[in-house]
Amino acid sequence: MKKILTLCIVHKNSQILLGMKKRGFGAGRWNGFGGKVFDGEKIEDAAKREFLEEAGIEVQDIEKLGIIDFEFKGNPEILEVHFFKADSFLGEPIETEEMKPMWWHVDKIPFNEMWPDDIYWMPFFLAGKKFKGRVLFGESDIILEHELEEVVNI
Ligand code: 6U4
Repeated sequence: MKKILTLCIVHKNSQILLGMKKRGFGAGRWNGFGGKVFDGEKIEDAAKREFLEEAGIEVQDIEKLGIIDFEFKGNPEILEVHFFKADSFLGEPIETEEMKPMWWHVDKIPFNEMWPDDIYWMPFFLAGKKFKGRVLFGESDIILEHELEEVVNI
């Protein structure tokens, strides 16, 4: 069983916009913005909608850079997360019920307060390289297995 999720990060002037997730899945971690794709909704449209809902900004041209399947040991559900990059947006990021947005310099990304896989795919993301991968988590979100590769098309 697969569930499709989006994750979008603005990358602008050596900074990225992350949000401290205040509730739900991944709460307490700095994260990109995103969430579930509705039935019949285009994945890209879901990525834009979630950004507006969670940070109050409209991202325009977004580029899909990656897909990673996340699995949790003992759980048949696979989270297929589609990663997007935005380099411009309309409006000003605002804190919402779900996220507290903050800019981070690319040399000071708070990896120890993020999902533990982020340190693996972030270099691809920042370099604008396309990637595909799979991560298997064990208890306490420890990474048991991970594969990540650069791809030509995504
Ligand atoms: P709602 O219904 O909105 O409260 P919630 O449980 O908060 O749902 P949701 O929909 O916001 O979850 O989606 C989770 C977000 O976390 C998506 O943007 C994808 C992202 N995500 C999931 N696993 C991740 C991981 N291992 N590393 C990462 N982001 C991940 O960087």
